[in-house]
Amino acid sequence: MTVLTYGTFDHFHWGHLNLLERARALGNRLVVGVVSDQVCSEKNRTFSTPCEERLAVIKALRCVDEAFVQLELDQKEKDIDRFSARYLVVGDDWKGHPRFEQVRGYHGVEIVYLERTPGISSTLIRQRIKDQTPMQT
Ligand code: C2G
Repeated sequence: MTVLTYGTFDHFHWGHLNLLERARALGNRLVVGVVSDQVCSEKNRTFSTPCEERLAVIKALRCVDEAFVQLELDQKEKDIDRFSARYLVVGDDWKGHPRFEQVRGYHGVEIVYLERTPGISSTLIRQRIKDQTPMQT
């Protein structure tokens, strides 16, 4: 059974890994859409590392079977069909979000919100780097 998930995965961290490993455990194949730089900008999502680097990290993970670049703002139905996904997984910070609820039951897909790992985020990491980096004089 194929599990599909998406993410920006900027400054990859163990909260991301936690999510991906639990997602993988729901089935026997995990496919991950990595959000393109263009789509990040369209969604006003801050990111520091370019998509090709973020994609390379995801592809290298033992728990990931396949990864691709999410080129459109929203392509969930197309991807569910493309990969015959049984589960669409995302952290529960997205719980109830229309972009997920709208595909509930689409071609039999089950939406699974997994508990977000507390205390870590790409934003926090960016802030830590900023705080530790002396201002350029
Ligand atoms: N995540 C988590 N725990 C954290 C941080 C992130 O479980 N401490 C999860 C998020 O809920 C998401 C995944 O890890 O499911 C990737 O996180 P982000 O890269 O921040 O994903 P985001 O930019 O929210 O993109 O359409 C869905 C979006 O594309 C997800």
